[in-house]
Amino acid sequence: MSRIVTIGAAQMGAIAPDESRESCVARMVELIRQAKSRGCTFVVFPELALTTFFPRYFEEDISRMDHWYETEMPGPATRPLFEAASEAGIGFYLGYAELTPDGHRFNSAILVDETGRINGKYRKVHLPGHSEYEPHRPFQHLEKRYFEPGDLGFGVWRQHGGIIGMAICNDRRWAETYRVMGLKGAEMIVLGYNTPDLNTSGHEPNHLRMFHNHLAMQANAYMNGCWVVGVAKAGIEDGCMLIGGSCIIQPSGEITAVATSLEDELITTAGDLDLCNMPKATIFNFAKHRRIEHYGIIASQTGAELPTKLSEVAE
Ligand code: ING
Repeated sequence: MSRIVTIGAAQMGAIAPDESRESCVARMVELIRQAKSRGCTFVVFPELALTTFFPRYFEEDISRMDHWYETEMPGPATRPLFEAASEAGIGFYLGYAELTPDGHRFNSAILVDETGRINGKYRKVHLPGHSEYEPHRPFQHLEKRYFEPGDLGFGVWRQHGGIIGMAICNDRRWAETYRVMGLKGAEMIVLGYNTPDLNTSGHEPNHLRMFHNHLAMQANAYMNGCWVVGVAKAGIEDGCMLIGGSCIIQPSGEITAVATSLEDELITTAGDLDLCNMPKATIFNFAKHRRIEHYGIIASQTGAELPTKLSEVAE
């Protein structure tokens, strides 16, 4: 018995600040065409796949950033992507900046099925970076300025014969992201990312960017017995290098396909969702092995609280 989903991770190269949505959509339609020719049934695009990574720019008046957001999905510029994908019988994940009718701003993603219907929506929960201009940084990372934390939680949806969950970029560094969806039966967690190769928050050797990128996704794929697909927007955008390394990871934690360029690049794996069954039934059988009576502070305490006595024992 196997439930094969032929997965396409559609990495995109840089999107210039003056590149149109139509141009981005044309690039994604080409990736859909390649995915069709390679038998894919599901394609994952990056975070903020319709524009350059605009949180690198500071603007005092946030309303002057409105043009970076989508107010309808699909809209005139994105409808050709929905049409190309549904004609190809391909479902997809798309990351974009969302401006709601009542003025809320989110770093969002949608799950679209093979008929072009929007099946699910996610809004990025873990926003990295900062909200005010910080002159010491060579470039800004103002996600906390331009987005609100997601208000939809971590959902999962039935699609392609399995249970699929979504995340976005920094979410992939937090174990809670995967475990919440794992507790909802996620068999595949898909996410896009825009990750500068320079950490402007503190010095770290450059090779650690890619190491941490893969480590976080591989470890959590393993610990939750699920597939994880991480898709980069890569390359030099307005002088800022974004890492590539898009990858498809099986429930063992092993990478089955990895991108080797910093351009538009499709990588694929014929993924068997039934590979989730053994880990979920044995080593990571949550119902059988977890001890939630000891986990309470994970959800009730935000930051670390250091021991006051010489040693801290269980209460
Ligand atoms: N980008 C980066 C990411 O989490 C970052 C921000 C990089 C935070 C490295 C911490 C360390 O991959 C986004 N868009 O979240």
